[in-house]
Amino acid sequence: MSHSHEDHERTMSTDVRTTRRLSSVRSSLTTAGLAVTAMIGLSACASNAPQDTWQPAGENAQKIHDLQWPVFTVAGIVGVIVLVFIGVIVFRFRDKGQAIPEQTHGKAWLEYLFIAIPAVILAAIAIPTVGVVLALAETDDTECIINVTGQQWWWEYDYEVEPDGSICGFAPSAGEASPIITSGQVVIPAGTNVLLRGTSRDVIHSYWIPRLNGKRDMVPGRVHYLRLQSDTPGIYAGQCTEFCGLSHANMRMETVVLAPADFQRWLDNELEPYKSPAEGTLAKEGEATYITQCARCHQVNGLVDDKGTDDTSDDTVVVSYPDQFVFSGAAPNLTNLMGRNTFAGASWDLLTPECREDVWEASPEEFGEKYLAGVTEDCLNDIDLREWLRNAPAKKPMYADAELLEPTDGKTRGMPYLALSEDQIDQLIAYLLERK
Ligand code: HEC
Ligand SMILES: [Cu+2]
Repeated sequence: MSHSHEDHERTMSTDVRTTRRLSSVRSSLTTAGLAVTAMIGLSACASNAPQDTWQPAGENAQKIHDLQWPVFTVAGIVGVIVLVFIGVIVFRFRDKGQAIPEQTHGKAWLEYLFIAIPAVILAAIAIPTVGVVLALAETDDTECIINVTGQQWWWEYDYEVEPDGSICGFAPSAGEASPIITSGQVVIPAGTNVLLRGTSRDVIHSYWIPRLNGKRDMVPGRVHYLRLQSDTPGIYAGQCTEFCGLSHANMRMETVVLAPADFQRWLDNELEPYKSPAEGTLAKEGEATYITQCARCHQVNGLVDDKGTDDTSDDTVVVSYPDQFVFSGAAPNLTNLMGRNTFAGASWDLLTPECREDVWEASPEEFGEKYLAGVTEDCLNDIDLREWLRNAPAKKPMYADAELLEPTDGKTRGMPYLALSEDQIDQLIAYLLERK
């Protein structure tokens, strides 16, 4: 009696197991189906996704795009064949309580075939892939070099003056050129083969503007090159793609493409001599606050500190020395802060949402004019900028452990908390609004 009961139990449990196995196969097939549907759905909304490799906006990205279509097509077909094949086998040979089939020792011709097919496919994909990799490593056709340096958690750009006195192939309309240093957004002329020459001041970062090219790691102690080119004026967004610490997600970058005439205007504006705010204004008070609170880390080109003397011949140009206060040894140059429209690793906008949309959505013909207008008082997103000045580490996490927020060796990672009063912040914002 007990024996037959056990038997019954065993058959029951086999049934249960088979049903479970089948239902788990079914549910994983459903999951795969849902994932594919979701991916197709997501790529369908890509028309308003600013970081979309499927919408190349320059020659380099186009090369990658021309490669990824055939590769995805082949991989997709292979994927569908494999999935269907697995489905058929799982269904046809499911456990129906049948006897275990006779064991055989493989079929040599089938195995050779299964080696040959992938080998041919991979070879067919490798030939154009290597071609594109080599084309993207080309540096001979460079028309403009811009240095880029990554650090926790922002990118600095540095335009050198070429031996012929030009910058990026453009001569200043008046006077002599001097190096331009900026951050967050790199401005490049349309239709020009730009070469970014990049490195890092601390950990490995990776530069990626999906609509303009693939990724390039920026590594301390090494120099890596990345081509950028676009014929279409506009802003192209990207983000650091190598995990680089706590605020990795807040390390973004944008490439701004300007028509050549607009690039010339941008360049001339960057080279304008420093204009001190008018006497008696809030901005003038801001300049003094800036000198005491900010100038040790941040550079404003041409800023002069009269040190309170009435003899103007005593004027001294203020030079920052961030290497003494910041781990990476650098802080963004604020000379023309309001000429760019993002800040702190391009993570926050200097423009209000409406004004930002106006620039981002502008047609390529209108874009340059709107971008070059910079950040006006009406368009300033002072909510985020104030929060930043009030307490930068609270806005952009810099240490997992709050106790470490206190500087060690007198150095902080990123911008420290400066205990500014609201009055000082008012003054500083008035001062910064004139920096464009
Ligand atoms: C101890 C050095 C230090 C001091 C002092 C300092 N900053 Fe900063 N600041 C930084 C660093 C480093 C960054 C970059 C942080 C980041 O983006 O993650 C930064 C970023 C900024 C940015 C964003 C700039 C950009 O292009 O992204 C602004 C604006 C700014 N600081 C304003 C100020 C003002 C105004 C003061 C004076 C009240 C000040 N900072 C004082 C180190 C400093
Ligand atoms: Cu990074």
